[in-house]
Amino acid sequence: MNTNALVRMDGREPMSMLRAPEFRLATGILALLMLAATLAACGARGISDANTASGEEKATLTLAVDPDPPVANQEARLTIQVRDASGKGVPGTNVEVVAEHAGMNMGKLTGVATDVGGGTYTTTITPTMAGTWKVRVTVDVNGKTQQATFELQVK
Ligand SMILES: [Cu+2]
Repeated sequence: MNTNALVRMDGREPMSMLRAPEFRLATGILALLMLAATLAACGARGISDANTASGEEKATLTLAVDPDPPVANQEARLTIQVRDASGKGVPGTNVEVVAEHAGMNMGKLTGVATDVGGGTYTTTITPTMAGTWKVRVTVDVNGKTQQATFELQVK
């Protein structure tokens, strides 16, 4: 005799009520596992691009950090490349950078990156704590505001 089957067949607690929370729990665990896998993948590369723009006019934003990985309480240089849909660098745009420690309310570091020509922009960041930092870059290309969020794994 199967005890699990006996519990489920007990008329006082409908099967659907027993199963629904289990299903939600399993889905939550799956989501957490997928997030963990994504973060691990980012850690290997240091940076993950999540450009939110789409379509033919989409600009490509890339971010490089030096040193890689950045170190807590040490200045790191961020180099941002802005390229148009044809791959050409886009100079002369406003590049806003906002950085914050993921999952923590410890303030935001904000600034405007300096245009050094050819679609390259630089700024510096001094992350005050080790862990995952989210760096949101906002640019205006052809009158369209585009954003990309990168993750930095700070040591
Ligand atoms: Cu923090």
